[in-house]
Amino acid sequence: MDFVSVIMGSKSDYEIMRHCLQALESFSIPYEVLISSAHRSPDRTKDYIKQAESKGAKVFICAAGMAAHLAGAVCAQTTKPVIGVPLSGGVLDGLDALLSTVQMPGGMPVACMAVGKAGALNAAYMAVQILAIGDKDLAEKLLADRAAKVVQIEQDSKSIEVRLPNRG
Ligand code: RP5
Repeated sequence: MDFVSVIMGSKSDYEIMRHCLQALESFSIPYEVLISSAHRSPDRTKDYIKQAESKGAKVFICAAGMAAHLAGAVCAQTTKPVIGVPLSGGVLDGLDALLSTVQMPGGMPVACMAVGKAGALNAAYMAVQILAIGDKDLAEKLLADRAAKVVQIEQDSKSIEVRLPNRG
């Protein structure tokens, strides 16, 4: 079965990454989620990638903070798309994780999202968009989601909107 694999470097990352999992659930995307660290459990991380690929993982989402090498370490083990979510937490407030995740050497791509909650959410959306390339129903769900956002913006605006009359 095709699924998305979500890996985070520490239990402390879960509070943010649950937003990613909720978004995957909203699109009915099967996922695996686990904690494995590039630094603290490198062998577990490497072994898991091979297992996940053989079970049908199509996209990897990797979230980590501080010297965030998880996405890069996973990229080293697979040619499936790897989406990185840099997280804040250290004294550099996520800038450390952002640079560690985004600055991959040529030929070894990690699709780096924003730091924190928006990045966690966008990682799920990016994974869905990748899977939707070959899945018409999923592509329709994405379009419906965009349409719902337009309606939401209009509703939010109405509650505070002030507009002056048109001239003439
Ligand atoms: C990273 O270090 C983890 O992804 C986490 O964001 C950060 C801090 O980890 P803990 O010390 O909270 O376990 O590897």
